[in-house]
Amino acid sequence: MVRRRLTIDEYINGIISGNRFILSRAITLIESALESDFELSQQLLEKIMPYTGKSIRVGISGVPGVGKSTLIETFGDYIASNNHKVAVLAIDPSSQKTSGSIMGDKTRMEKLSQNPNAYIRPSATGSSLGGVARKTRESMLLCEAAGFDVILIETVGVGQSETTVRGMVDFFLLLMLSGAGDELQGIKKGIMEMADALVITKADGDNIAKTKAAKAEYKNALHLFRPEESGWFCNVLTCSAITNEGLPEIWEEVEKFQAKTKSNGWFFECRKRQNLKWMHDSIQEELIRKFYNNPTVKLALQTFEENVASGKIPPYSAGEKLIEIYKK
Ligand SMILES: Nc1nc2c(ncn2[C@@H]2O[C@H](COP(=O)(O)OP(=O)(O)OP(=O)(O)O)[C@@H](O)[C@H]2O)c(=O)[nH]1
Ligand SMILES: [Mg+2]
Repeated sequence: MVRRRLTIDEYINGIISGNRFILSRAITLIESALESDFELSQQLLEKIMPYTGKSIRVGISGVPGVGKSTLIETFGDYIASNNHKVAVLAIDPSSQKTSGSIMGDKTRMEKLSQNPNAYIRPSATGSSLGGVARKTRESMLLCEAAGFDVILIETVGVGQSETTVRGMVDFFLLLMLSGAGDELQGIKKGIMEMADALVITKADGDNIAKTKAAKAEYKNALHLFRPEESGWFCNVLTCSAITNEGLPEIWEEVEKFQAKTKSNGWFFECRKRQNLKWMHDSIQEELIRKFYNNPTVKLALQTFEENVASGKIPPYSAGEKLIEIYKK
């Protein structure tokens, strides 16, 4: 059965009244590749802007298997049970090919998905990380307009996706494993400099002693770093998503960060810079999308690719000529 297309007003009224069914329909609209859906989704976003921004946006990253999803389940449940409405989103680079591990998580986050104050949405799929990121950013705005005041975004700790998530959240939580010898890796990767808190996971059972040692090592390492523009100092915590040990302390850290950076103004400055970057990213993405969707370019592209591949014409001038075709 073909679902009736909702009107803009139905979307807006549904979202701002917290209707999850309509929120999910709106996120599906944003994720759609259809040109007509794209136009409607942009109109919708413009209209809901006055209802957005009133949340704390927390990015959660770390190497595969570090315990991101398990922590999000228990941490999300803890926050949602303390007078907050929590939305869980994800950026999963593998979603381009395999629709990602995070799909599986929704089924595993049984407890959190039962919590009436929680909403979980698997990662969007897309042909580029930038594309996935745009959809997640826009879904974040919809969740805020629907009244969710805490947004948790999971991303796997590899490659570009970490930096992408860092660029769209207020607080960046980096999960680390103890004794896995990645204390130095974290430093080398420069990822630790982006973190607002380091959390060593799986601090339970025989692992407790190792997590304590790793905590001391990370604290030492962090002293090497320059103070942040935000005036915030990255702390090192431990937690267990099995015993729930350390969860209230992580939330306290997020609340302290909010209080500090809202009073010194960094919170708003950071959002302003992120919005500007978001605008420039969107311009690039939109120009590329329009260029490759242009029918005349589509017609000419194959010939140019063959000529470049066979070395008949230099790649740069091929690109230039295609842009001329696009501009006509
Ligand atoms: N002992 C213990 N095991 C944990 C804890 N958190 C997660 N695990 C286990 O670690 C494994 C990986 O957990 P996930 O939450 O799927 O890890 P992830 O970081 O989301 O993994 P990807 O999404 O694949 O990148 C699972 O077998 C969990 O049961 C914890 O606090 N203590
Ligand atoms: Mg996961």
